[in-house]
Amino acid sequence: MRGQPQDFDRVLSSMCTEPHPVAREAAGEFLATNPGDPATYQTVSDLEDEVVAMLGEVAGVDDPAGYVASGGTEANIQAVRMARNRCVTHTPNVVVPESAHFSFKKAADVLGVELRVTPLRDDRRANVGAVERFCDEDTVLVVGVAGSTEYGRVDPIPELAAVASEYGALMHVDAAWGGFVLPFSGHEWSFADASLDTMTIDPHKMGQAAIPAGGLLARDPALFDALAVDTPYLESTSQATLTGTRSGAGVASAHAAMTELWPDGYREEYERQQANADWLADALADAGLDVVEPELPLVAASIDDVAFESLRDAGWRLSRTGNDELRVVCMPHVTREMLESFVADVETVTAT
Ligand code: 0PR
Repeated sequence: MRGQPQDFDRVLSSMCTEPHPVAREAAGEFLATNPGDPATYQTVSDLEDEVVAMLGEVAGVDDPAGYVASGGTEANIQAVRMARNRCVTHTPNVVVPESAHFSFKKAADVLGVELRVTPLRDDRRANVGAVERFCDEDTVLVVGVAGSTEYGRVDPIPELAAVASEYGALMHVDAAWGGFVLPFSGHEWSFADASLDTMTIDPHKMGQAAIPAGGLLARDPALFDALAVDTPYLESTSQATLTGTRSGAGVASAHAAMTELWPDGYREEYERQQANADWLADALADAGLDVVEPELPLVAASIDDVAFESLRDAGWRLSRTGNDELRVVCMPHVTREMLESFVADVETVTAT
């Protein structure tokens, strides 16, 4: 008896969600395919090209280069690798805001680059002045976050891109989570608004695809040349991905989800979850919690340890920010009824 793999009824902490039914079905159909060997597995390889083109539409760039990675971590590592490999300095550094995902620490460690972590503004966004102060002639990449992991904040992307260009560095946007809501929220974050070089945008988060489906895009296909290694015994002659054998399930699933949902389905989901987040923020404030106003569908609020543990004991899957606030990510499986029941429990555990 294997048990139920996951019941999403009380999951408020995850940046992943139940795949859309068409995405789940496509994943099953393509389980035994490997886009890492495109000459053999041609159908899934063609689907991957279409996914990249669709991701380009979401991110506002025609005809991007890219591939479906295992997730945001791989995409971010690869973006750092591109920047490092094309530079001449022996002491490269990458400048990130403090809100950057911990995958950049992995990237710096694996790739031997210095990670320069810059302080944020009071509003939890990247501080452009600080980023500029941390840049120098060895800076190969500037990173901005569009939808931060802890607070869902969007950095001033065009301003960061201007700093990157001043130093001859590449500009990378991490929209791993935010990429599928930002087309509808009125933020400046995309290839359309700024001179960005690369982007992480994950179908397996807000894109409602099955895991594993991350996305790495580059405006200029030549950037992938910095990653290509020869593949002598495959029919294709080079490979720019980090992993070799890859899941065709993620690729087919991303294709199915995006075909079904882009753009109207994603817009409706964004509107529903933004309304949920705004409602939750008000309800938690009414319950006496100190709430961080949601900018995207992600709410943080301070809560004491005992109350937090009681909510976990009641079965709520919650996570915490570095400042110990509770963090609720309004993913597509989150309903208003769930949030009402959650708020009722918050009221119980915080009642004195
Ligand atoms: N960039 C950003 C902005 C992210 O939020 C994340 C993941 C990544 C990159 C890395 O993506 P992968 O995890 O796909 O490699 N943020 C979540 C986190 O680390 C991931 C997560 C997802 C955690 C689902 C829990 C969970 O149930 O918190």
